[in-house]
Amino acid sequence: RQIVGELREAIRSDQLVLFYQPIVELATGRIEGSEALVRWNHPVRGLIMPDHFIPVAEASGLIAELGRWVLRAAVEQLRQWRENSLTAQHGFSMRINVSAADLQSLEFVDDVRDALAKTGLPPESLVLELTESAIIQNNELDRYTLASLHRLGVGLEIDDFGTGYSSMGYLRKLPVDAVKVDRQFVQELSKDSTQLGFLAAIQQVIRSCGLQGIWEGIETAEQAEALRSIGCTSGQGYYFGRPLPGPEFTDQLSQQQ
Ligand code: G
Ligand code: G
Ligand code: MN
Ligand code: NA
Repeated sequence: RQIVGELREAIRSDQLVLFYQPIVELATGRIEGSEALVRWNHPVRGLIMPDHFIPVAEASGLIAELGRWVLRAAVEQLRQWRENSLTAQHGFSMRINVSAADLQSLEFVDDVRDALAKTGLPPESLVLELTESAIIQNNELDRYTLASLHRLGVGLEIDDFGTGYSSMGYLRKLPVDAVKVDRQFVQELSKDSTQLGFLAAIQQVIRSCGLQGIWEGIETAEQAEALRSIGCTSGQGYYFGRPLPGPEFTDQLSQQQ
């Protein structure tokens, strides 16, 4: 299809652009990380959201090239923030979304290693967000890739936790460092008063496995306060900030210095 050709051209001619959404420490509101979210700045159609072209990239085999572009752009942005002292040298993480197809590619581990080497970033400052279904595919190659990434020292995070297989057992078995709890859990908070106890239990399981829990989809002060009250430490959502283009996110980082 025509869009495949256009997308290939878009990746090569830098029509893709990364937006960044803050991840904050709930106790203080301080930005402790960012999630990079790709958009396609199409010359005619304007800004296209990833839901419209990631599936095309996955189906056409362009996803590896797209993933490599995202990886390079994200680490370069983080390198610049660090160079300008906009992020703490310790603790701040750049999180990128990794597609299931990336784990199937042996080159992906090399790409990550190269990106870190070129920028001189400590491996733990990069966190790869993987969906449950990608992480739990359970084939030999995926397990090998995950183990290799873990050995490199980059952070591994289960994204959209609670929407897929969600076996609690996986939290202990997989070499992951963090869990991002799907936004549906926070969004159901206001509808049902028993929900908070349920979220507290999820947070406890995550903590007892030694993992960092990040709660996404926080849209109101009440939701943020409720999560704080049950011991959640990290959050993300429109209440704290929408995904912003690099220059605007950079301004936000400057303001908290
Ligand atoms: O704002 P948002 O519309 O950005 O994201 C929609 C979906 O697209 C999310 O599920 C997100 O994980 C996915 N997504 C955003 N950026 C990327 C990316 O760089 N790579 C991959 N594989 N998925 C992405
Ligand atoms: O699947 P993943 O979690 O990577 O997707 C991130 C998506 O969630 C992006 O599309 C982003 O724009 C969206 N998002 C981020 N914060 C919020 C929020 O507070 N509410 C809603 N509804 N969506 C959000
Ligand atoms: Mn994500
Ligand atoms: Na998510």
